Amino acid sequence: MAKVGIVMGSDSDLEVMKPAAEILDEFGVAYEVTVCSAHRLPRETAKYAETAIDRGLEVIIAGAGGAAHLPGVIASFTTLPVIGVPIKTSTLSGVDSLYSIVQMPRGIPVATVGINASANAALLAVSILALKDPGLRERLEEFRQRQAEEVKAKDARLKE
Ligand code: RP5
Repeated sequence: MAKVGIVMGSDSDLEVMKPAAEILDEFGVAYEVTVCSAHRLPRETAKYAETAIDRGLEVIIAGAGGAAHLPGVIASFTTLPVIGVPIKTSTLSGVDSLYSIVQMPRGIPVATVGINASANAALLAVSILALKDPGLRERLEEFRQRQAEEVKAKDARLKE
């Protein structure tokens, strides 16, 4: 059963959201992928969020671009943690998306990552799930360790 819902406003967001799926694959976390626009499919978006807990989801990663209200709307219909991914736009470089997602008014938070940073959204989702999954926590610690070793190896090569 999927634990993470990856949702995006358009199939044009798919390329940017793919790294989130890859990270979850790497950690062996089951996920579902959905395209659901807050303005083009408002009722379906509400249903997606309202039924998320019953479907077994524990975290939602929502990516959108422009006037990116999808993560906020989803957060308003569920108490699950929602991680927002601002998608880079051609007109305002994604600053529009970032501001739209990060500046949620008090009461309905969205945990916002950087522009196009869907991999970080997935890592944050893994951290949340690891709170009650020791095996996942161990894999996350190993991931961090490998990352640290890669940086050290690069530093060592520079000094050769
Ligand atoms: C947003 O509008 C989507 O999240 C996407 O980033 C942007 C453009 O969507 P399309 O016009 O490519 O469908 O809703």
